[in-house]
Amino acid sequence: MTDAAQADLLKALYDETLVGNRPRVLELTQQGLEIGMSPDSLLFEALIPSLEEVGARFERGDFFVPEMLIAGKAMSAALDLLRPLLADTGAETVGTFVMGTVKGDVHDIGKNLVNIMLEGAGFHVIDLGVQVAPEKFVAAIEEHKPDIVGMSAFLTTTMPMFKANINALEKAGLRDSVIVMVGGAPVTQEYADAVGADGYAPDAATTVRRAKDLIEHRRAVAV
Ligand code: B1M
Repeated sequence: MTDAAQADLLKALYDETLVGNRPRVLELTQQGLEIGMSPDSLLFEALIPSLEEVGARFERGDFFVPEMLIAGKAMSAALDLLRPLLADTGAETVGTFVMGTVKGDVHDIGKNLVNIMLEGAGFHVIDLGVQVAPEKFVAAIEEHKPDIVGMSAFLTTTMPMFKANINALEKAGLRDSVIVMVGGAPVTQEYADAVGADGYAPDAATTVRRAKDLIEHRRAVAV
């Protein structure tokens, strides 16, 4: 297939995600894969930029929650299709990662993408879902004894839950036994430092690199 035809497909995928046309988004994603386009290009050159535009339109008041919701559902469906291709590397387990979106926050697309990339890099990921309360993080850490607990927040109003979760870990005597990583659209390195997290990453690929470095560092210190 020509470059022009691939560009047309990416443009169509971007446009159909923007209007939340789930069946068409699935069809185009499938079509892209069938003609040999990489999952990365479908993700980073169409699906993610389209959701960014959805957010920009929401901010301007051109889109409302329902539009955001259907675009999110279309993107999630495409992500389900891409998941096995992004995750299936056959890599050895490099560590265990408990992951959740904080209490009060229902956004999960970014978290799910991080999970897919972590699984692809060989992490065993335990996904606690969305709206995860501090007690649930504590219980999951007690049960699974992960190397890392990851917390996502996508709203400025839910970011303070990082601190609440870290306080709960301290209270349960678990803070020193687990690496805490935080992330999500409004989160910054400064904010992560301020709440006392061990690591922050702006996107899924960086999360994988950062997670591996943090585990390596902790294991080296423990020896
Ligand atoms: Co909402 N929403 N939303 N939303 N939504 C945002 C986040 C917003 C930025 C839109 C905007 O105004 N531009 C805005 C937040 C503003 C703010 O707080 N600063 C917003 C708002 C205001 C809201 C509501 C309050 C709207 C309302 O009801 N009035 C409401 C809140 C509901 C709640 O949670 N209590 C709401 C609801 C929703 C929907 C349910 C409709 C839907 C969510 C669907 C879903 O997730 N299943 C939705 C959507 C789709 C969006 C936007 C358009 C897209 C989010 C997304 O999936 N992006 C979003 C606008 C935007 O982000 N530009 C928006 C794609 C995703 C791949 O990127 O999420 O950045 P991202 O994930 C990245 C990184 O953050 C990072 O890696 C990911 C992959 O590369 N990362 C980590 C994530 N977790 C990490 C963890 C790590 C490390 C990195 O370590 C552990």
